[in-house]
Amino acid sequence: MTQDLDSIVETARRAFAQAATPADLENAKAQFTGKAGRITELMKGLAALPVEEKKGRGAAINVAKQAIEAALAERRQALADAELELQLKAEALDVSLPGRVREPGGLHPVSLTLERIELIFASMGFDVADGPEVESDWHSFTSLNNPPNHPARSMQDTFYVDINGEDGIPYNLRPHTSPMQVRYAQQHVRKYAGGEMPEIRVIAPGRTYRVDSDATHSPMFHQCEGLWLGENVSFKDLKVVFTDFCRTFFESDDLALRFRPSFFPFTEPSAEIDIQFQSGPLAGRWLEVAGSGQVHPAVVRNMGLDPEKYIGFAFGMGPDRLTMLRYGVNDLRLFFDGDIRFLRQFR
Ligand code: 2U9
Repeated sequence: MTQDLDSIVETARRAFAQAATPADLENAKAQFTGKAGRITELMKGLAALPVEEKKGRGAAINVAKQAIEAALAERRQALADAELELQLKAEALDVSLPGRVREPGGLHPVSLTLERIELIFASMGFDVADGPEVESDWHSFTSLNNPPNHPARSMQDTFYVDINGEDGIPYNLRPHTSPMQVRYAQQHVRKYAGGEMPEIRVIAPGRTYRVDSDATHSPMFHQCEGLWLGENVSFKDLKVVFTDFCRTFFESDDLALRFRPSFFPFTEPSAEIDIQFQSGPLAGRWLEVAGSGQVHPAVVRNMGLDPEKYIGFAFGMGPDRLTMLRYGVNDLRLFFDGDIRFLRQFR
């Protein structure tokens, strides 16, 4: 190519290299191969040349045109690649992220306590009873020696359910798990009627309901009651069994217990049970953990047994409270918030 054509091709290459967008590139292209472009002008100029120069000049202009078009195509590709690169970066999905690990699950702390209580009493030969949470007034109160107008029945004590049974007795959410023990005992008596009845040795864990709500009371909470009835089950047996249970549950052989005289309509004599740790943050303090006593004769009779023949003890404790003591939790409501940050500590 001649000097002028080389310079045009070089100018075109620089102009294309400076074009930052496809539109700029098209404008630059127009200056060379467009209708009014430099190359187009030269082509038009061919007509004025003498015949013997036309061929050579035309071929040289064509070479220059092809070089410009090659440079144009290269720059178009470069801009397209750059555009694709930008798009790929913007839409990049980092599939190399680690997968979302499903955290291992675990039991609720109160469930752990209920399981522990059941295991310990099962090791002492106690059966585990279950029963309805919506209970008749008879099972919740009357059978347990609560006189008809006893304050324990008052509305603020539990929730009442508007399904008056066919017997016209009101129903409620059980305020304690005693009804399960009454049902268990009635079934046991029926099962062995006329024959030699084995002792009744049962615990009744489960949900109970009270109209209370603060840092140590929740409308739904847990209780576990126990009952050992036979022909000669004494208060001594209660002390041995409950002491053994507490020392095993809290894994402390020197845990002290004391039985403080009290009153419940369904037991006589009755006693509150306190425990005392000899070491740790609660050392030296007496902590109430349960109520207990010898089952009242009227209740023995309501279960279908002769109180002259059958005697034994009963107790009632709060698994929520035992859980708070065992794990150092100071607000009962934490058990019912469902906050995984709290619950995952017990996995
Ligand atoms: C039958 C006969 C007697 C169960 C008992 C208690 C004492 C008691 C509560 C204290 C607060 C449980 O921890 S708590 O929520 N219970 O004090 N309960 S004797 O007596 C019965 C139960 C069933 C047939």
